[in-house]
Amino acid sequence: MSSASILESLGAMITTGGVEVVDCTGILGPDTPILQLPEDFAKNTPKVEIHKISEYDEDGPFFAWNWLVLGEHTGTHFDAPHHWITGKDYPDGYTDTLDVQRLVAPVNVIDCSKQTADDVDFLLTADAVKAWEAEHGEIKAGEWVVMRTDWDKRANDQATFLNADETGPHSPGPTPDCIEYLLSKKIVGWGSQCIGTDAGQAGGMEPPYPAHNLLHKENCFGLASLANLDKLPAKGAILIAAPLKIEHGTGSPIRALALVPKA
Ligand code: 23J
Ligand code: MN
Repeated sequence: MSSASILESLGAMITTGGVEVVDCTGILGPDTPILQLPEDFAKNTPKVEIHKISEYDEDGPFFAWNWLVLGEHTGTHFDAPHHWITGKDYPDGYTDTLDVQRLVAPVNVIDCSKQTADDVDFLLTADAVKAWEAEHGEIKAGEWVVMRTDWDKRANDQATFLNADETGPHSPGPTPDCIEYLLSKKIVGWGSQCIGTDAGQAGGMEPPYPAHNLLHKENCFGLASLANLDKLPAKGAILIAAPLKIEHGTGSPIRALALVPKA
């Protein structure tokens, strides 16, 4: 089949509901959880602010609009390669220079929700990914891989979402060997439902923050705070994860959308 006829069929499938568009995005607002870096780093992203310019009033009699205070790495968001020192030299490693062809791709959804319900520090390993592939099929070049933990159910409360105690944040994520294995499969990027792409305790891994360190070293992308992964099949959906074209941006909030076949 030609790509023109496939797209025509897809268009018809979308407009008639045979393909469902699932919103994998959390709410962006003053209550959106914000990453709190350890105290050795002084600065953090401010909370989201939504300031009204007008709403059909003396400042704008027939229009409503707002201006925002918004971090690049806030809410459901994209990590560009330049975000991490290991990816600093890629000319196409910024939000305004990356190749948009890479942003739309099949998504592999690895369901870890049972494990993470019992263990908030659960780590996904390369061996577990290989076992997932034996059951669901191989992860292929150019595809997204996302870790389902149902962590989005905590996103209405920053304390529960970050889940920190005196030993630091506790949330699931990948091991270094997991990310190395996925990179050997030439994935485009890795996504998490937690505050960042790495586990809460990833600062103590070797290398520290392996998802950030290793993905961006290979010019790959990260996705964080993804929502509604429980509504996606293990394979068969297409994920669209497009950052704003921020000038030399290191990341951006996204509206993450998945095209999902109706059962
Ligand atoms: C800055 C420093 C460390 C981390 C992060 C940001 C993120 O998780 C992020 O949002 O990319 S770990
Ligand atoms: Mn980020």
